[in-house]
Amino acid sequence: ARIVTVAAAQLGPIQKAENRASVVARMIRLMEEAKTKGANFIVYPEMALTTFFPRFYEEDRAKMDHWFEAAMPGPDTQPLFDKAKALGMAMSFGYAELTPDGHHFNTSILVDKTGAIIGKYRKTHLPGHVEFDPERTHQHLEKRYFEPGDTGFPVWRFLDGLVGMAICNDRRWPETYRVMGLQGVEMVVLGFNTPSVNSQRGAEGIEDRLFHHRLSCQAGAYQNATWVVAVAKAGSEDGNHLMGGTLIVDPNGKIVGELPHEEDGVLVHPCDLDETVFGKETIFDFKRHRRIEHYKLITER
Ligand code: CDT
Repeated sequence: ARIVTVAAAQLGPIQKAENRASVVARMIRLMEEAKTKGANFIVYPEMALTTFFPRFYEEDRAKMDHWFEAAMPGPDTQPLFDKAKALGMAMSFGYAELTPDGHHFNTSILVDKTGAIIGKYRKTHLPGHVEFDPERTHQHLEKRYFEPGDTGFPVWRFLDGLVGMAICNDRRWPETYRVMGLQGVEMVVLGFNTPSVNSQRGAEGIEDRLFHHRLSCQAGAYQNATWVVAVAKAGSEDGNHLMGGTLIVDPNGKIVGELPHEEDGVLVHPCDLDETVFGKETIFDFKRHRRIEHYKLITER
């Protein structure tokens, strides 16, 4: 067995006025709880350090730069790295990244148990819109503030296995998992901020959204024989509600645990990476069974 004891560390809401230092203190408390429960890898949500700011329209994009991290670790996040190193805890979390040459990405990192950043992923599928949309009940301006990621979907040798990352909307796309699946991924970790109502379809509420979330994560896990760890930022951020649904899916596509609340909390599960082997060697042995001569259209359109 190759056990990774993972902690899916859900964050409750982060209000607009809450600063990074306060959020990092919450993340450290979750890390301590995860350690107590035997975890060696903790996964936090998308944009874990701030409120989900793409809900705010700002004409001048530069005025949003204060939501971005120009350094990682930076002064506010250094304590998180120090704590991870002290506890020997590997981690992954998302943040808004501002590069030295001025690019803006929605980013996640993999940090090993010594505190070294060994992997970086930049969100590929950016949902929402560029301009203010008066037709919507709320704005979702990721396409305004971020560029599509330039990393593709790498996997890394990590914790005795192959680990990859995705971010929120990426989890709804089969290509996300398949590109990692083709590299033998054994655990996909991802964070999300999902409003509990559809801004363009009021009738689609939280139960439908949780259904689509589970459906996507379970299908991705099963069809690629991989663990999927999906972590929410949840609850009401200044009156804007984000659904919970932090969960862990096994390589059979079954949910092995799901948090039943919308607060800060950890869901810990010992994931045996060897459980991916059966699926990868049988029904989803890609080398034997895929018929790529019929898949061309997928990369042409
Ligand atoms: N953060 C993120 O990607 N959220 C989206 C909301 C989609 S509605 C514009 C998601 O897919 O959950």
